[in-house]
Amino acid sequence: MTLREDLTAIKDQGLSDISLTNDLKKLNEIRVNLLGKKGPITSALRGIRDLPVEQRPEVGSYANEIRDALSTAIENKKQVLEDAALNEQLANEKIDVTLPADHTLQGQPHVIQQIIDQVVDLFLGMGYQILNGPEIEEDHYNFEMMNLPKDHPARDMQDTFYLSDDILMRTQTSPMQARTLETHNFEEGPLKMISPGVVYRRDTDDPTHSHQFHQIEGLVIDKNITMTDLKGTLLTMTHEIFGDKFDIRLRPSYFPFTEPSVEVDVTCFNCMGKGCDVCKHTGWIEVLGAGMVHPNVLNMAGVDPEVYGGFAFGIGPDRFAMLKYGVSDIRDFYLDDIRFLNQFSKRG
Ligand code: FA5
Ligand code: MG
Repeated sequence: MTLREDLTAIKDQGLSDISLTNDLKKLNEIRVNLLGKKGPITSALRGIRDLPVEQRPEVGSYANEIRDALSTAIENKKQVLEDAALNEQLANEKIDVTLPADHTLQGQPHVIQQIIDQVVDLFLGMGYQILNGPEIEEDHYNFEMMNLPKDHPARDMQDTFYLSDDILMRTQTSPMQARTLETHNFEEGPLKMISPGVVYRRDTDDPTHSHQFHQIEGLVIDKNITMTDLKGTLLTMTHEIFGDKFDIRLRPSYFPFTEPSVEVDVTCFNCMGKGCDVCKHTGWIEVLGAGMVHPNVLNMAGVDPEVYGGFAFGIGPDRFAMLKYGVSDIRDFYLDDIRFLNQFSKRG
């Protein structure tokens, strides 16, 4: 047999072995046996040096051709076997979608945030803009522009955290009244805004007072706005948050930035107006302050009180949450006890 015939025989045997095997390990053995240093191709190549010089190139290139053909066949077969192994694995690892799932703990808005979102959604639907104001505020906006000049005695009720003589942690969201009155262009239409946020006071913490709490400011300024509009707006909100069975009552009160001023009471959730310990036997619970915007406030912000006027209110959503869910201590909202907060999960 010539060397060329030897090589052809090696190729035929090799290709047949490759096509017959169905096992990756065996395929690797075939590769090592055929193409390795001790394999028949290597030794055939070594035999070339015994051939006459003129035959060497032709047989040499034939040997290379066969080696390439065999290694291509091995690579192809390897791919086929690997694909088959993967498919089998995938078929065996089929996921049972009927198994109960692992629940991961999912967060939710804080109960006070839920109340704020509800109020904001309602007023958005009534065409109000929603505005955010700075929690670190100037004395100028927090007090002076709200008709509370320095040394005004009503400042004491909101005595607060000062960062410097002129900068403080805001005590109310009312400074947003002055800020929006200054910038609103009345030629483009009435001013209707809601501004929720956190406020700070040097209040001693007790069951109904926290040194840090939330307010939602509301302001409507246009021509011919009356106190009836204020009452209708607050009644709509009360029905939305508490339900249609709840009524409101306006009581005369005092704020330097409104005239007339009112405190607004909502039907007691506990006795529905009959009178009980919770409402101190009045049938009502105070939830917010409101009134008709004082002409001085309009004047200072550059709005003519002879032409424009309207109402403002300041809601305490912490107190709303207490009323709505019968929580007797405001401090529970701020302790971050997950067992307490989970009771207000919207997902049930
Ligand atoms: C004000 O802060 C006025 N700026 C409200 C206002 C706005 C009146 C616009 C007129 C026009 P007052 O201090 O009463 O008012 O606070 C308003 C509401 O915030 C209260 O009804 C109560 O719900 C809540 N609130 C007040 N102090 C605290 C406190 N320490 N902790 C929790 N909630 C409080
Ligand atoms: Mg009050």
